[in-house]
Amino acid sequence: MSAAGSPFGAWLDTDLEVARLIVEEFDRQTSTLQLIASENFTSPAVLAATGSVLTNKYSEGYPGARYYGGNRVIDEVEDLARERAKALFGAEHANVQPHSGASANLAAYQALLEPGDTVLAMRLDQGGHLTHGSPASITSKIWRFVGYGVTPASDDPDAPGEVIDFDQVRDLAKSEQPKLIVAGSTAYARVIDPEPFRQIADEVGAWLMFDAAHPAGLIAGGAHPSPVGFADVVTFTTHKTLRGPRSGAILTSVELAKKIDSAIFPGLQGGPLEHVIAAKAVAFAEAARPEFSSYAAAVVANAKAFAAALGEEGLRLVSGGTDNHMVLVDLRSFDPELTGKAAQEVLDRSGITCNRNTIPDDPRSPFVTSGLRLGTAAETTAGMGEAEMVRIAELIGRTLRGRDDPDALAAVRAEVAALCAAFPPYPGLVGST
Ligand code: DSN
Repeated sequence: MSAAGSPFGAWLDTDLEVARLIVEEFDRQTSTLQLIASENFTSPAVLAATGSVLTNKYSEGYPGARYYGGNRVIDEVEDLARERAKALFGAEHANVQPHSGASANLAAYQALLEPGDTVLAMRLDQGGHLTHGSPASITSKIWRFVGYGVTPASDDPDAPGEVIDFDQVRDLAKSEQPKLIVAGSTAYARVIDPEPFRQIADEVGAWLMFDAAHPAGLIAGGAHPSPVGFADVVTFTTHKTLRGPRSGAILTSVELAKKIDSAIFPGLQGGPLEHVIAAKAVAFAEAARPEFSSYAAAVVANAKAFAAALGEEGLRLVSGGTDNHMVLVDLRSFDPELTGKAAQEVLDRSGITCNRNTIPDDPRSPFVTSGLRLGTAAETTAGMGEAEMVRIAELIGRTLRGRDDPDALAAVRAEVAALCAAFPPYPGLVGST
């Protein structure tokens, strides 16, 4: 193995153990299909900023008000990231310090609520996120969460159901009088319209938070409606459809800016990760370019083609299809005995990386599940289009049907490798080969 031509620079020869693992992971990411809906391939510029000397600097506080000296340059970096985030989403205020989506959500709760206050959010088993009040999350220990879900599935192809049940949201809002309503999800394949959430929040005098972790890039690219202007606080991660570094951010009004900022620092975090903030600035600028709108549209078109082709393979999709970058597959339609865990593991053997996921009213545990979640954001970045999505659906069907046949799996694995080789996410960068 050599540092020459590697994406990681000359240091590779100084720590062969770590270098070997990074190159191995580069090989894995580029020779297998990345279909985890919350992942993407960042640009080389984002990688470079993340690996920069900015990681050396302590900068607790905010631009112009730091607790350490030597922050002249860092202040410019963070200001640039904040201004770019505001411009990209049309927001009055941006906080770019959250280390993750979970930190961003916790900060929003801390800014808007007192311990014990009631929050109305999507249940984890219906598509919500852990930080939307799952019993396993600290959020449910500090605040009182009430969960809404999706409408029942239906056999009517024109109205397949499993979409957010706004009647339930309104009824629960009226009966429970939450101080905050949370819109947003982690496993939901449809557009989340912020407007009805705003109306319901206004009817009961609640704050509205929109967790845009998954659709942030689709919103930035104009493929999905923006919650800015509807929600009091918008939280998001920067590494999913937005294609930035692994991190989080918050958008809000000038009125709530101080509360949100104080909730992040000193409320929840210490020193910000300014190398990641620089990488976020890079990603915000990339997402403001016209080609990013084309990318967002392609992600959705690819997901729709993928959904239709998975249907042809005999796989039922939760809600009957998709409007965004992901599909949720109900494996019970294919084989009642096939669990999400078993399907994920056999797809891994074929080089198809995805994650098992609960589906609405799943009879199995979150560790086993009856569903799979698959996303198109990463392979669209690599340049794949609708024809490749149809091909991948066919490879998934072959894998699931041939799950007990090592030869069938080996054949799919070879085809996956050839497909990945034709769509390198980092052209010009080589791993171990
Ligand atoms: N774990 C993320 C996802 O996969 O959607 C959410 O935090």
